[in-house]
This record gives sequence, C-alpha cells and structure tokens, in this order.
Amino acid sequence: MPKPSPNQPAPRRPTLLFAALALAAVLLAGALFLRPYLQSAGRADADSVLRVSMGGWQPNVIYAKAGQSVTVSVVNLDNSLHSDGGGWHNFVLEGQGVAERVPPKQTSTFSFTLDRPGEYLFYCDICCGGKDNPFMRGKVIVEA
Ligand SMILES: [Cu+2]
Repeated sequence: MPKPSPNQPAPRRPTLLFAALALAAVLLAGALFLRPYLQSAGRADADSVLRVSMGGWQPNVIYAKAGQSVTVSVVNLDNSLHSDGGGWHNFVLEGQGVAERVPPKQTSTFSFTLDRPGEYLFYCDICCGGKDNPFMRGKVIVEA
C-alpha cells in the first residue's frame, strides 16, 4: 500500500460534516420560529386546565358558551429561577378586566363569563415580550 503523500489534500469529510451540521441548525431554527404559526396547541373546553411556561400555553384555545361561566385553572410549569419575570406568568383576557397572576410552580383557578359570541385574545404580559410574542397568546372562542 502506498504511503499517503504529505502533499495530498486533506480528506473532505470534516467539510461535509460541518455542512450537515449547519443545515441541521438552520432547519431547527426555522422549525422553532414557525412553530407558533403552524400549530394550534390544542383546544380546551370550558372548565379546563391550561399549562403555561416560557414555551407558551398548552392548550391555547378555550371554547366557551355565551353567558356561561368558564372556570380556568392555569398551571405554571416554570420555577422561580427564571430570569424573565422570576417564573411568574399571568392570564390577561384582553378588554374583559381579567388579569390573574400565577406564581412559579403553582396553580391559579378563576372564573369569568363572556356574554357575547366571538373570539377574545388572552396572553401573558409578564414575560417574553408579552402579548406581542405569538407563543404567549391564545384565544377564547365563545359560541352562541
Ligand atoms: Cu408568561
């Protein structure tokens, strides 16, 4: 077997590996960016449990009936070590006077009634850019 000459070009494999890793990183970043636009995190009916963390609401849609009380329990999955807001989240129902704070690793249960059918935005405005962050938004859909 001939000995490899010192003038031979270096094997191409590290370059290919780097290209594959770079491609994987770009695809992962794209998927993370698009996630809140592509998925609905599921639905919850009235009297439901929502989990919230820095990653958003799960589920992020609540279905309710006009004029009927909705009871929501918000389970905060984050702990107090979070630098953004100290692990607190809140449930703000826009324009309806509902703003419930949930301490880290705790659950808050509260009720509200929406009389008119329609879609109502809710969000957390403590962390992560608040209502401008698509992860931190959800809606209550009120049917007649
Ligand atoms: Cu939050």
